[in-house]
Amino acid sequence: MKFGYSLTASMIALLVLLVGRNPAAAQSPTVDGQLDAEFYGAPLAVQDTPTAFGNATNGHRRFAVQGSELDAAYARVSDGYLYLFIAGNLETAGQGLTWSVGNLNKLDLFVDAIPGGQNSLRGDNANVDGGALGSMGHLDPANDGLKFDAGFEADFYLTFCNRTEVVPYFDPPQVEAWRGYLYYATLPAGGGGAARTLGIAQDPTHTGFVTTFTFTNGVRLGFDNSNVGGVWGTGDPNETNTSLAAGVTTGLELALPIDLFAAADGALNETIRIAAFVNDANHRYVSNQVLGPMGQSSGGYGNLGDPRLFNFAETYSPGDQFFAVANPYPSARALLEPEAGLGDEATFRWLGSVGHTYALQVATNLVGPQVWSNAVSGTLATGPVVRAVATNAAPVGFYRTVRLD
Ligand SMILES: [Ca+2]
Ligand SMILES: [Ca+2]
Ligand SMILES: [Ca+2]
Ligand SMILES: [Ca+2]
Repeated sequence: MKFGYSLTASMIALLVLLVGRNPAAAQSPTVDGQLDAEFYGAPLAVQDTPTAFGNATNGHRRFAVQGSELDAAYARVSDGYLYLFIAGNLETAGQGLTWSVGNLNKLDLFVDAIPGGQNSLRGDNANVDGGALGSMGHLDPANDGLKFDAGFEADFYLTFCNRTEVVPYFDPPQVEAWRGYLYYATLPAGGGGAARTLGIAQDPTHTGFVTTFTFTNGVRLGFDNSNVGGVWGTGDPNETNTSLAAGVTTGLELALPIDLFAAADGALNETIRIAAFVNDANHRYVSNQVLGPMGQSSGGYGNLGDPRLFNFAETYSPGDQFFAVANPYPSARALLEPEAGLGDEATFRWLGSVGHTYALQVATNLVGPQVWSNAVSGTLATGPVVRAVATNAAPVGFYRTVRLD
């Protein structure tokens, strides 16, 4: 009964928990591009509009020929990650050797996870993926920049695309090798922001396909581009039938450390909202594949066009063009429930930023001058959940974490 813990983000909110209960079992999906239905539960958004960016019918694990669609979105925050599953397929830009040249379509994701942010995209955001945000952002008084639904203020941006490269081989002498690109940027209310390449996915051979790609910052990616179901293409005799969208179980799956979506002080909203759509190679021509969906009626199916002119809050865009996922972590700096060990030993766990070093500190009294001493120092975060084992000799211990670098 000696262990307690405190929330470092706010010394007002102090909790004391007894060690000895069983912590919740770790829950995570296999990040492979195939839906873990039991883990994710019901979709948070389902497509209701046939794709005007082409309906892929070739069914290859990596290469989707001449079509992109977003059929459904699933997400869950667990074990320090935002797990995101976008069911559908994304057109692969081939080189014409094995696969048709095709268009380099891009999946754009905007995340509203902290207070503030950008309801319409500024024109001075970070340079990511060849000026993606500039292509969608404020240009002049007549071109305000992509505008989201009322209340949606984007704080972070992710974009993914896939293409091939011609590489030397034995027989034949050249092959087309698949590549997947994942980029990230912050969208502070005042502009500027920072951009990162989270990773470039490459299969080691052109015949075998990696289940899970592990990137920097603890990010993981799985991709199965083989969907041939879901929504139909516009102009198809079946175009009004979107009943298959909820049945698609393949697509893009991401494990994203929650710290990527936290404010500088670690704060996170209790609900994380995400807007997703397919864009063209230069992020200058948005398709009608949006989640939440556009609700386009039969005969009115069409792409959205120049994002700088588009407004998701207008009457031509009814409903919410975002989906929402509950976030159990009020702060990326908060301690999680400790795991009991032998005697007075326990494993303390907290959410951290991969690659940074932390100290676990303890105080025996929170009244009057607080004296914090290091229980464990120099713990490197190798994943979003950081662990340190400590033994407490005092009757009551209050714990906090401090990032050291
Ligand atoms: Ca999976
Ligand atoms: Ca926000
Ligand atoms: Ca389809
Ligand atoms: Ca709307």
